[in-house]
Amino acid sequence: MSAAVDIVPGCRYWPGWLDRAAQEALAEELRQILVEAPLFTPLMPRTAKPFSVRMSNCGPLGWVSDVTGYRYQPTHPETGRPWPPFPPALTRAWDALAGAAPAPEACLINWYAPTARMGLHQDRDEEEFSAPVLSLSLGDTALFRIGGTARKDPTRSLRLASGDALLLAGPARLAFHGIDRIYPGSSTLLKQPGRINLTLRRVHAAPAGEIRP
Ligand code: MD3
Ligand code: FE
Repeated sequence: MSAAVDIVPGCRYWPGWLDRAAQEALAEELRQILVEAPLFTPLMPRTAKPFSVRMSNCGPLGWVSDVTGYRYQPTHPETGRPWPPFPPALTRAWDALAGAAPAPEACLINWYAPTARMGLHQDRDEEEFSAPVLSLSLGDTALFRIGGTARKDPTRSLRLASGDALLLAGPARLAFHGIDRIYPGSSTLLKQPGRINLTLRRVHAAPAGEIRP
């Protein structure tokens, strides 16, 4: 484990949190998860414009987006099957980095082909904003941007490389953020150019008694 760096208040960064062997093991588990729960192309609500990022999920709940809106649901939008369980490495990362937060309920898997982007947005589809979001990156490096809670607030950019962990808590939990570009060929981890980002999330408020010491 590497030392943490504070990027903006509530945004904590651990470069190289997963070593190469841990990255390879997690990438292999994700290949199996994506056989069970194939990547789908989310659509923007109302306009039906496709996202350039493709997605899947693991854990009890998954984030989906279609013409009717954004939501969390327990099943894959195309297969109708439950999402595969969290691989233990993700639960361990949450336990190590997310402090006393209650157990995660969803892990969104984002797949970035070399030209994929994610525009500045807030993550507001959860009912619980007091829990942090934990991000793990695998594969090619991405240029990540984070600002404040207003879209017009100034932003900072950070390169997220394979194995890096980022925790968004407190004031950073509702910060605007996005991915401006991928640097294809910057990592040899995956079998093709591109990037995987995993975000572990709490969706619902924890029932009384579930908040851990
Ligand atoms: C800041 N993902 O899935 S990870 C997303 O790299 C998302 O795929 C990006 O934005 C990616 O919603 C960025 C870092 C991240 C994740 C969640 C956040 C930053 C965040 C939630 C709130 C504030
Ligand atoms: Fe986000």
